[in-house]
Amino acid sequence: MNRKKFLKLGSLGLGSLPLFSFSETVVQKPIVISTWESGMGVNAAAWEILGINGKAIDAVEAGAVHMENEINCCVGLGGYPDRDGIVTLDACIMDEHSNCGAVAGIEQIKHPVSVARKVMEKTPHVLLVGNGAQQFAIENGFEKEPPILSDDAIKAYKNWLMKSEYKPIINIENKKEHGPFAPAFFEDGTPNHDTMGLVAMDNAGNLSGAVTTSGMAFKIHGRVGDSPVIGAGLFVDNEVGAATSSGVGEEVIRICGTHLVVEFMRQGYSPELACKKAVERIVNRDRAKAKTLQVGFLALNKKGQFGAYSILDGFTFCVKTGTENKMYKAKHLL
Ligand code: SD4
Repeated sequence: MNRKKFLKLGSLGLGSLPLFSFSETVVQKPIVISTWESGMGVNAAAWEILGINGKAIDAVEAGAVHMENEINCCVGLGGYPDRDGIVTLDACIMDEHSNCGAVAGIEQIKHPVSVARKVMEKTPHVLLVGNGAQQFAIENGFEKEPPILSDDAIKAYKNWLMKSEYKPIINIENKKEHGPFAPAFFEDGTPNHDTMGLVAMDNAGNLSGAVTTSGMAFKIHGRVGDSPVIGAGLFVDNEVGAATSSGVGEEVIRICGTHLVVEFMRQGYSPELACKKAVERIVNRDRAKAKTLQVGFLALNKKGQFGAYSILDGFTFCVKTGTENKMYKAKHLL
C-alpha cells in the first residue's frame, strides 16, 4: 500500500468502521490480526502463507516485511526520524516455542523483522541493538541502504525543528488539539501510525507474532519503545494466546503490557476483556496522564477468538480469516 492509498483509507473516517464487540463465536483457523488500517495489506501478505497451510511464524514475518517494503508508509526506512534526523528501526518476532528475536535502533536496514528472525534462529540472544544489530545484519547478508526520508517526513521534521519541543504524541486522533503537524499526523491530518504489530494462528493451531516500527517520531536518539521488547510490544504463549500493542511505548513497557494481556487470557478472560484490563492498569496508574496518550492492545486466543481495547478513541485493527479481511475500531476506555 503506498502512502496515497493509505491516506485514502485513513480518510474514510473512523466513524464508518464497525465498533468491534467480542462474542463467543469461534473463528476458524487460520487467522491473522494486525494493528491499524494498514493491517489490510499486511493481512493479505500473511495470508499468502497461512492460506496454503503455511506456518504462522512465516506468515507474520511476511506481513511485517510487506509493511517494511512500503517505503512511503509509516514504518521502516520511510518512517519519521529521531530528533537528530536519523531513522532508527525496532522490530521483533516470536514463535510457538517461545523462541524470540529482536533488534532495536537499527539503521539503514530495510527489513529489521527479518534480522530479528535471524537473531532468533542463529544466536543464543534475544535482542541486538544499534551498530551491533546492523553489523549482525550485514554479516547475515542484509544490505545497507541509504536512509530515505519521505517528503512528508522531511516536512514534519522541519516543522518539529522550529520548536524542537520534546513532547511525544503518538496515535492521538485529535488533530484539532495537537495541530496539523503534530508527529502523529501526516500533512493532511491523517493519523501517522508508525508501528505495525500482527499475531497469527496457522492451520496447525500454532501462534506467532511480529512487530516492526520506526518508533516514536522525533524521539531522543537511542530511545527504544515497547515494540522490540518481548512481553511489552509482543508476547506469544502457544498454550494461551498472543498479543501486540501500539501507542506510547513507555506506558506499555511499564506494565509489561502484552505479557499481561496473555496472562489475563490464561485466567480465562476473553481477548477483548484481557486487553481492557491491561488498558485499565495504565489508566489507573495516572488517569490525568492517560487522557493525553494512546495505547491499544490487540489479542488472539488459542480458540481463534480475537479482541482489542485502547485508552482513547481511534485504535483500529484488521482481521483476516478464510472468509473475510475486515477492519474494526476497538472500544476505548476514556
Ligand atoms: C513506540 N509503540 O515506539 C511505538 C509507537 C507506535 O504507532 O505504536 N506508533 O513507542
